[in-house]
Amino acid sequence: MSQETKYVEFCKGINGLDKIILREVRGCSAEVYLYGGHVTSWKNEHGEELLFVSSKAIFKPPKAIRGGIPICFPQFSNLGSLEPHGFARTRFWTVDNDPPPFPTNSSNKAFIDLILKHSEEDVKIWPHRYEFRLRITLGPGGDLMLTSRVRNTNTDGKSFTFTFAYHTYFHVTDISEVRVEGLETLDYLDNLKNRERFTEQGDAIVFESEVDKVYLSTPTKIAILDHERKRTFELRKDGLPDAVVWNPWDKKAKTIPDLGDDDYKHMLCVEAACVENPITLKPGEEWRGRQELSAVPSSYCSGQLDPQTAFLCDKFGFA
Ligand code: TA6
Repeated sequence: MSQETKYVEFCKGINGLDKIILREVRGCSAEVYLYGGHVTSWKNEHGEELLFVSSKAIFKPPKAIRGGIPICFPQFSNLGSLEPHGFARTRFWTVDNDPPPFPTNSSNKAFIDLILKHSEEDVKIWPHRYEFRLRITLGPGGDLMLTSRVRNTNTDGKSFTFTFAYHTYFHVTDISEVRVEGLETLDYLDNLKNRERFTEQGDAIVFESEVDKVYLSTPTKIAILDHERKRTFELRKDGLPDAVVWNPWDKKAKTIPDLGDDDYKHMLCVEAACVENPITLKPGEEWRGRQELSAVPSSYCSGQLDPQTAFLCDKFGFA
């Protein structure tokens, strides 16, 4: 990399769609499309891709891009009358050149501010005026942060209510060798059983069939351990109480046209979300929802989300 790291680069991506590349001095990078305000790539300093994007993803409206980090707003899944997961992921966002002040960490240079506002078209299907500001930041250490700020700009005094998710597709080596920690013993709504409510068993979550669950009121930190890769993804979230875990497995994968039949083996969605208790904003009010992702070598020992084990790890330096 030349002396001068190009922290933010504007360019054209697939099908000539506008894309922004964020880079950091150590070589990590991220890519964002204005179409959907959609992160489609996050690479570590070795240039290894950390997000999954389907081999059959369609980069063309009105289809949402299959993979990366789709933004589900103002509706998660089919929890309402709008298209599944709302319309934000299939709209063209613009670059926000004049964002309101942001508690930025000064060392961050690789970031971009995007904005989505109501259109006359969308007001017909969701009769509200809003400003959705999205800051995407690549930290010096390679962490990827997404911060959403949704403001109600209705002039008719009306409140609005929405659900939300960062529908993150993590790239994993072999789904059957992956564990998710931090959701043990929590209640969840099972989308495969009419959203019936159950309680998760005590151990880390492993995968051997289709999973589509909304975990309720989760801890702010969740770990995804890719055993094969000796890599642990850490998801930290704020303002997003729930977490969705999804893998379509083999049969469902075959029914999804823009997903390769075997793609399910290399993807896992763990989504910071607000589903159970929708967010209501009065005019002038603003909501903020943030997720931070990091990928660390798995010296980060399993069970570290369990304070007792973390203590032992620290105390006895378990590798
Ligand atoms: O987040 C999980 C989920 O709601 C699943 O039910 C599944 O439908 C998945 O999202 C993908 O949804 P999409 O609309 O992108 O095909």
